[in-house]
Amino acid sequence: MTQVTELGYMGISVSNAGAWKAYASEVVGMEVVDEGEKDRFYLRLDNWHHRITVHTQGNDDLAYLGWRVKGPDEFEAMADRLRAAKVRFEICSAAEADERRVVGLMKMVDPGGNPTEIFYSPEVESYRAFHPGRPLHGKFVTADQGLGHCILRQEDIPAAVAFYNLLGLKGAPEVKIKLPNGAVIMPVFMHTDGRQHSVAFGLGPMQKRINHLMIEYTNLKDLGIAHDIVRQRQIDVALQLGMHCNDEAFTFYCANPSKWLWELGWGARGALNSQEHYTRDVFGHGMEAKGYGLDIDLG
Ligand code: MBD
Ligand code: FE
Repeated sequence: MTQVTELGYMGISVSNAGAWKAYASEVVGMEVVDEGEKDRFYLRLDNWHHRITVHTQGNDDLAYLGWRVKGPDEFEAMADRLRAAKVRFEICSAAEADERRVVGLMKMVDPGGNPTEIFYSPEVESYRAFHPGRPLHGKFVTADQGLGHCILRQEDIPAAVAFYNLLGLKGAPEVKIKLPNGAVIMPVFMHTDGRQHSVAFGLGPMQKRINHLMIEYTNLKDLGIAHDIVRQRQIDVALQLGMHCNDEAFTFYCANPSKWLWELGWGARGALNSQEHYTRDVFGHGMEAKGYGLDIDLG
């Protein structure tokens, strides 16, 4: 069956380009690539041309997500599947594909209104080593795991599950969370064959399209150093260091300059063969800074 293989890239819109360059490179360790374009710069995490395009239009939110398929046959099969399911989408021109540094591109909107793209053949700069913005002991976990995972805004959860099922992701309500008001929510986590989850939703109402992007280091030292720098710079931490129940990643959540969260992590396990569910995290993840849409007790 045709399916997307991974979350390949992301576009974000920001108001403070300078703060974003400093945060991405000096705090997180990504490579900032500025090609002199007036309205954007890029963040590199590996030898792809980029994984994140930072558009300086000022929305301080997610601009779009890019999901990868293997190649042109899978791209055609995906278009057929979307057509049969009566999902509206647009096959993009060569110029639009060029803009994303891919060969094949289609664009649509997911049920939550999040701009969603499917592509094949990213530009990979195999000649140019990844050069982190600060020294890293290891690198970022990418390849078949993709860029990372994110939590998106969705109003109609069954519609969102059906849409991502169509793209080939699998998942179900996975974590039972008791809210301070006593209500129990069970967010849905969805995965490809790689990362334990690539997209999740169902945390309740959200002000932005995205709650957080999770990215992962291969070496625990780099996560610890990121945490030191976040503390030195007094950047808001929404959830403290802890280990999740589902992907068993050791992570913490810090505010980015657009006031949504980046979850920095290490040590996640991959997707399981069969669905499981959980009622609490392994340890940690204590609540700290409020107002980032994660005022929830995972312990
Ligand atoms: C996650 O990555 C996450 O962000 C939450 C809220 C719960 C489990 C795993
Ligand atoms: Fe997460």
